[in-house]
Amino acid sequence: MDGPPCDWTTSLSLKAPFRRCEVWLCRKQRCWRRLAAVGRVAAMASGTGLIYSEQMMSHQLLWDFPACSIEIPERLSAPFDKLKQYGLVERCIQLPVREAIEEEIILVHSLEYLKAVKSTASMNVEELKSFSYKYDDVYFHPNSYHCATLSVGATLQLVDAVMSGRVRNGMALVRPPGHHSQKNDACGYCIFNNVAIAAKYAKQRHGTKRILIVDWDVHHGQGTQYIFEKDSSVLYFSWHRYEHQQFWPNLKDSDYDAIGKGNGAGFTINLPWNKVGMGNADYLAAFLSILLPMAYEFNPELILVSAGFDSVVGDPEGEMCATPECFAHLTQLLMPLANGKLCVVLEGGYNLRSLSESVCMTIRALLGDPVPPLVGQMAPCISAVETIQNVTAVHQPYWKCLKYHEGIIIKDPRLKKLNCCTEEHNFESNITTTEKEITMLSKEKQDFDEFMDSHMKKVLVLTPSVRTAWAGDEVKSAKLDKCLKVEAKKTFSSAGILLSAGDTAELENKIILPSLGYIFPLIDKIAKREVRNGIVVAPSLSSSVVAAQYSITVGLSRVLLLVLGDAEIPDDVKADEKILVVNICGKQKEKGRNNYFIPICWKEGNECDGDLLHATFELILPVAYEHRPELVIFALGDNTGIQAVTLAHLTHLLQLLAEGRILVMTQASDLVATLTSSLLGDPLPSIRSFVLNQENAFVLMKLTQELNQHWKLLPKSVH
Ligand code: Q9C
Ligand code: ZN
Repeated sequence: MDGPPCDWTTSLSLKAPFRRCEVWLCRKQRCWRRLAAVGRVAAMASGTGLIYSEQMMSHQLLWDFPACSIEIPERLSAPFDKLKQYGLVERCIQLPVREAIEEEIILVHSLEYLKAVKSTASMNVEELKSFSYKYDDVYFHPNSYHCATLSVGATLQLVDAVMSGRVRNGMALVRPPGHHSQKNDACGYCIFNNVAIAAKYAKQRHGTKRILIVDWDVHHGQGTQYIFEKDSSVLYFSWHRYEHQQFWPNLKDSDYDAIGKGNGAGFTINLPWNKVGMGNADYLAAFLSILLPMAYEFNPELILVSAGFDSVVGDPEGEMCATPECFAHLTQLLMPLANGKLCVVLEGGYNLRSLSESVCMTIRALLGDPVPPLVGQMAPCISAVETIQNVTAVHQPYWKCLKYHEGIIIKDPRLKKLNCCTEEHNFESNITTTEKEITMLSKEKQDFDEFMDSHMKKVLVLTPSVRTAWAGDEVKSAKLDKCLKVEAKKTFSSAGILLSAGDTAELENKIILPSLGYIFPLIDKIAKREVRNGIVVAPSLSSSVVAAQYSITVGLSRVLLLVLGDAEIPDDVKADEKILVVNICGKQKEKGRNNYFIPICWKEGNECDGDLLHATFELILPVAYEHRPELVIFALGDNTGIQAVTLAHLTHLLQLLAEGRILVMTQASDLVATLTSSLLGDPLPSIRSFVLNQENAFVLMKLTQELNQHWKLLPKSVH
């Protein structure tokens, strides 16, 4: 060990929340190994925390009150039982609940309100009734106060565990929910605002400077919005059923033009759904075109999710169409941010089956399991596109990432006539379970359960026992010790046929040929699901083209080939609809462009990291989701000019496709450690600067406009 030793013994005696800081101090002083040896501090936060206690089931409705009848105790036990059934509980680190103390509750609420809620513990039913009716759609029980303090306390336990590095991420199953609750008011089944208190607590206790709150509950978390509307350190995002203010809580404040006030202007993002029946494509489009670019630009240190699952198909309140696996995607899309520090906290969700399956999907994503492909047509409906465009327009003055977009606000009265957005889909689909069918099925409970049974059977994917494999010449990287080494094959007969289209001169002088001896066996293993993903150092970008062709011959139906660098793409590959090629290149290579060969030609010499992220959300992921590849090949040239950390983020995001089946081929061997880390699912360092080059942004904008006739998930404008 070199460097001066630090006083690590004292640091370990400190309370949990402070230990993290000591870790960094010690790391600087190079006492790393010594700390790891005591087994008290992990080099990298790992593991998923889970908080659950049946104590929170004792809050329940004691009289006939239809508006509140769906908020039942089983909302807590049903998802937990499902987690047990899938064997997910034992894969999590269970954390104990605790009661929040008064000082914590008054971080958000008035002392007066706290005392009033506390007084309900000794009320009789008549008193509870009249107390409840002072508020909008909320009920109290003698145990409600206790449950509400546990609900806050559980959330704070999760924040402590994540901020101290005890776990990387986690979920708190809590009741009562929180996001409608305000400084002086209970509202919409919510008593204390769990997530808002957690945000204030993280700022105070852990010094967290920027917090992102993602509210994917189907209702607007107006309570959270009001608490942070003047605060630029908390970015609040909520999508919600709105129907032009016809849906509860019927507030003007929930519309897209409520963007925050004073210093907080631009830090409240409201995405109102004006139709029911929004599905996977609508949710995904909202994340890709609005939330993720803004979140990357904001660069949070912690993410709190107000995780309501009333936005899932089958929910009586939401009447939306998104399927449970959509929530695995949303979760995995957030995981590269904030070093993976993601706290998911239950809010609504009233169809016990949908709620439970969605909670399991979210936990799987937190654990790093491969996410199932999304079902349904990957085309957002007109109403969703309209909303997304309006949100973009009002936020453009505040966010660089939205600068190069259509900035016109749409108010088309025709759009209000249609009742269900699914009727607006006119596209051919090869998927049998259409969103329309799902909506119909959700009407009858038994039919719905049958639908859900068969749907879950269809989407549950196998997790290969090996996560990452590598092949090829020895590369020095400790990261590869955690990966399986795949041995090279000496000869293979199919290569000659495959390569007919490739650059034969290059092949014959044996640049590519030897590398195929280890690339092909790796693809075989990924195709057979023996390993999830792989990495190789490849001598030439042309070998990635051959790899894509080879994948098709071994039975994969569709491949995404993403090439960073100037590669020679043969004409028959450009024309092949099974191989979607996206080539980010410096030289002008527009020739032969079509829907399945998309060159993005950037000006050389620019700082392109921001542009690459921008392109990922605007173009690469939208077209890739729609293509539904069964394998992603990500090929990196020698000198891409992109920082390793950005490439690691891209590698993470590409794992949302093809059930995580990705082959990374890099010419630069110094990238191996970083890329392997991302393939292994390690938490990623954050990207600090989000610089967009105007010329490159225009190239992208022009390209998406030309391609959005074919690729329906691409950003477009409604006129
Ligand atoms: N048809 C949460 O999801 N209105 N709260 C109910 C019943 C209140 C929802 C009307 C809905 C509150 C956390
Ligand atoms: Zn809700």
